[in-house]
Amino acid sequence: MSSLSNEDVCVLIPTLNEEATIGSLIKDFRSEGFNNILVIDGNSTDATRRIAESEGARVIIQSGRGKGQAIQEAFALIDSKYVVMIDGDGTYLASDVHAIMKPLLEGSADHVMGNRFADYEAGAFTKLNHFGNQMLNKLFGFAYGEWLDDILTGYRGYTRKAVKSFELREMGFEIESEMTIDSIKKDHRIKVVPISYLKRHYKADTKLNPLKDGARIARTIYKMAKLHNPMFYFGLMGVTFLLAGFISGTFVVLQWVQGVTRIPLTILTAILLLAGFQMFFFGMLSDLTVSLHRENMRMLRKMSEDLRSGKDEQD
Ligand SMILES: Nc1nc2c(ncn2[C@@H]2O[C@H](COP(=O)(O)OP(=O)(O)OP(=O)(O)O)[C@@H](O)[C@H]2O)c(=O)[nH]1
Ligand SMILES: [Mg+2]
Repeated sequence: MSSLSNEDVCVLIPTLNEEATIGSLIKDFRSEGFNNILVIDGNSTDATRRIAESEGARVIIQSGRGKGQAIQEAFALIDSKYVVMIDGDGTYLASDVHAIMKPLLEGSADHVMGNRFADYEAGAFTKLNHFGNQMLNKLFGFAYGEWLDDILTGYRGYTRKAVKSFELREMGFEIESEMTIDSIKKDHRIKVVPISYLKRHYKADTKLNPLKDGARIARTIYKMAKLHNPMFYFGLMGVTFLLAGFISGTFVVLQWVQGVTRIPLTILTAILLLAGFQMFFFGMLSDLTVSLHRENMRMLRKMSEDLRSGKDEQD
């Protein structure tokens, strides 16, 4: 760390009513040697902003709503070589920042994710949150072919290149999945490192609704797979249609054996089965288009990097 100046790393903390924990979090970062701390606040109604400022952080108020909007706004403002993003709720340790920074400093990663499942305090995850997180990690693995341990972690590190190349749209808690997906799309080198995860402060409430936000996150992962793994996207639809066709078909056959002919249901079964198979063909065709597009994008990225490094050499 000694070769890094404070300006090289910006510690970004999104906050919404985190007065119970924000002060000690900033203090801890400063004692780890990180003084460039940016708090982006979602109009907290408690003392969060005042405490953050008095501990020496730069505080800005986000112009919109939601954690995702806050992160996007902050990313547009930051121009440091590295960015570390961490929740302000005191569930992560400032001392783990070195584990997050290591792959970035070594030049072996563009996006580092802290894995909370490596070491978590009893009660840090509710049963529902633990189950939901694991399900979403699995859904993500099937959709994107990357079996990351903790896609929703709130403790991450990035190079400037990664931050500047992100194209993010999600306004709420879907932002973590979107950043991970965008990194996969852009061929960022992702590294997962173990971190500790603590229980929330007893005075601070979660801003996340496990069922509503969990469903939104699952929808984002599924929706975004259309442009990355269309075979998964259309395949899942295909399986649904085929399953429905199979159920209605079984009923039609059972009735027919008993001497009852169900003509409308037979037609419906045929439509469901045909639509189901059709989805797989859509999937295959889209997969081809997406693969070609990916190759083109890789080539364009490489060309622009070559051009940039050529320009740097001339300068
Ligand atoms: N700026 C800003 N920050 C937010 C907003 N919503 C949540 N945050 C912050 O984002 C961080 C993560 O929010 P949490 O409520 O802890 O969500 P979580 O960590 O995904 O969920 P839990 O597991 O329940 O803690 C915290 O520091 C919040 O204060 C928002 O609308 N704007
Ligand atoms: Mg939290």
